[in-house]
Amino acid sequence: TSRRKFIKISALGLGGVAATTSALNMFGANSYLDTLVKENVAKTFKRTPTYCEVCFWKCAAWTYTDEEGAIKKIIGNENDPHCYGRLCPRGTGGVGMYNDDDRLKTPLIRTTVNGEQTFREASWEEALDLIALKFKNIKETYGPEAFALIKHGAPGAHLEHLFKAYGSDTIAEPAYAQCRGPRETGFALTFGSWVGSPEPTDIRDTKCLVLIGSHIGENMHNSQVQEMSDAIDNGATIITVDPRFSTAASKSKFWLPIKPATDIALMLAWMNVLIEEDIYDKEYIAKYANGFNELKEHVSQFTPEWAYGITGIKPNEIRETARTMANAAPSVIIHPGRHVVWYGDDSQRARTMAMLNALLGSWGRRGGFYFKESIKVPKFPHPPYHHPKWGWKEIGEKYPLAQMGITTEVLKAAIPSEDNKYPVKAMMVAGTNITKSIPNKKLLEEAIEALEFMVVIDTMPMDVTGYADVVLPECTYLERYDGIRSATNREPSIAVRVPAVEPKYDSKPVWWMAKQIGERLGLGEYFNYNDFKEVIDWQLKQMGSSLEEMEKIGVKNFTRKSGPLYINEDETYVFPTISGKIELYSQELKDLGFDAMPNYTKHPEPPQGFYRLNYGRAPMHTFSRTANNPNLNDLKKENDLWVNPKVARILGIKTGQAVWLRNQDDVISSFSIKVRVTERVRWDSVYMVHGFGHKEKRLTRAFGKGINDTELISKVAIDPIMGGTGMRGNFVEIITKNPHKNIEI
Ligand code: MGD
Ligand code: SF4
Repeated sequence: TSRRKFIKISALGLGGVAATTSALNMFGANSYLDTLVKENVAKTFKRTPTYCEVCFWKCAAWTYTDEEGAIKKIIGNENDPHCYGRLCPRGTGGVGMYNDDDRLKTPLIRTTVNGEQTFREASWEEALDLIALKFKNIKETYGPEAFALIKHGAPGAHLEHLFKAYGSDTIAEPAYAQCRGPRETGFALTFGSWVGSPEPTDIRDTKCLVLIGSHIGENMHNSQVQEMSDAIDNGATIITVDPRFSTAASKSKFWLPIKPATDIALMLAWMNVLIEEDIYDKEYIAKYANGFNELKEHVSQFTPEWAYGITGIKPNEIRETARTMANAAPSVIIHPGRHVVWYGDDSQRARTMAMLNALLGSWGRRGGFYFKESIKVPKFPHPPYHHPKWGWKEIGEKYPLAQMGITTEVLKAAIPSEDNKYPVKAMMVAGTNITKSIPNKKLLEEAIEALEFMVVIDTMPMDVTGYADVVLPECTYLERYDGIRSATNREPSIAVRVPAVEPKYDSKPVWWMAKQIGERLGLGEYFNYNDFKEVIDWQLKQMGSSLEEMEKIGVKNFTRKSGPLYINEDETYVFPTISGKIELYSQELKDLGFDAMPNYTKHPEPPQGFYRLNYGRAPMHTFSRTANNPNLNDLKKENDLWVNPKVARILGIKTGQAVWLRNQDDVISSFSIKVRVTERVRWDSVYMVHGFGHKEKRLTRAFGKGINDTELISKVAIDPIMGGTGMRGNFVEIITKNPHKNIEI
């Protein structure tokens, strides 16, 4: 058998006791427990500040513990602009991460017993010594660059520090090439600035919010959802472009059920209408934009009639929605979206969105996009990093505008071949379940197989841990200090994470692991502290606060220093682009051999008997990390397959029936999924929530529940500009008989 065969370990523990969560509101602030806590806070509860790690909005919160030290409740911090004092259901359920009995409990080392591979429990000493030895061997044999880090979330920063001290910059995360990367490229090319997170969308003051495949509401980002609901109450018009009738579509004045993969055509036609009807922001464009004449000429051919044949959206609807936007301008937002890796022309689609915003004059305008600001957290002193000979940039050099490591390229670099100039030999994976976050399982398994060594750091025995040589158990965010949260927003703010309880089992924080490995490698000077709280306290003192103060307030807001929130109409704003203006025509793209202005290209359509695999989010889950969380699993245990009634009739399938899926490359889903027959999905697509179908038996609640969409994404359309992996071009057929009968999966 393969050395790196995925280890399936039989379920060890009993399932955790599910907390009562069914009474949770969408936002937890009004629940019974809240009231209980608020009434008793002074007497019995201790509160500790944290910021949430259940998704990456990083809402600041208070963790309440009782006299016995048990966590009772997590509540949003009232002074935090990410949450306005209210957590989303996942944040409230975050305590389930701590309470989950299936958690990783000790370090594990891969071993072979009677010819079978398994894990054995190990002490921290033994596991860390082994890891440090491998770090040394890799450095001596291949150079430090050959040790790659794939990371996501808070643990990433501590490990990035370790890797850079060691001499490797071979670092990537799925939040770039599998998520937001293309939109940052598209907006940076146009306005000179990344969108970033939280998005600087002025939703609370907007008059018109245009969502193009962005399903806010199901995609739960706290303050964004709260602002959208306020905007709706204030009479804002919502325009939703989605082949599926999403929750946002149900709140919209206009729902445009677009044919999948044709959004660029619709947006080109919108630009055509804005310019032909002379309803774009003329003053703003004259003052701030370059290349308007080229754009006018370019879009003159893209009439609503032309777009109708491609998108299925009627010309009068295209005109009416364009006029609605123009009426609301500049208080209008063409939302940049978040998970935007769809069809491989994603940077260009993001650019089309940016250009529409430009024509409407919404960038830097109230109710459009505000100028975000954050505060810089001073770096704790350490010696300079070593300069690696190569790293993520060289690995991704084929993609000229890549701004971060491309996970799939790092994986390719692990597969030996003659023309592989940058061979990756070992990998550390932390805070990301790459079996679900990175498509193309064949590539993933081939890469992992070729590695000499692999470490996984996680809180849970997720699927990815089954591929590791060493698994290290991190304690959850409620049990540790982490870096200071400083995010961009209307006003800068910082938040701290302080442990509310001691780490359970034999788990440890990543900052501690990084320091332990660093010291074993002779890099002690980079970790010149005993406890990470010393680093935080030092940084806070430089910023005029202290850990003592932050323990009392949790969040500190600062006044803006960079200037006004919106463009000052009496002055001429200089955009941070090469020309200082908005680039409607991109010379940079042209020089690189790409289209200077976006064009619509046709993408493959499902063959007979196949349906496009579409996927998205549910408000009570984040990616794959929450499927086993006792509280959140209680709210939604598995995903279901949305099927149009017409398709259900043809195939003779009913709601609740279990089916399997097979994709265009003959990949069959490991598990079955229950059908949900609904008019809300088009006849040419099926839809499911991402993050289910776990194959690891140690996840007692999530194992075998639903389908993992990622395993059916065997084909990706790579964005030639920045390397993002477009994942929406996979097609599946629906199978009603168990294809795995008598086959071990
Ligand atoms: P999760 O699936 O939530 O996110 O993908 P991932 O980064 O893999 O997995 C996070 C992992 O971190 C889990 O194993 C969890 O147990 C672990 N974890 C949680 N908290 C901690 C902690 O405190 N410390 C440590 N060490 N580990 C922790 C997200 C990525 O996936 C993104 S950002 C997007 S937008 C893409 N979405 C997406 C999709 O929608 N569909 C498909 N098919 N693929 C996708 N890939 C991308
Ligand atoms: Fe946590 Fe929800 Fe905020 Fe995300 S949006 S950080 S899950 S409370």
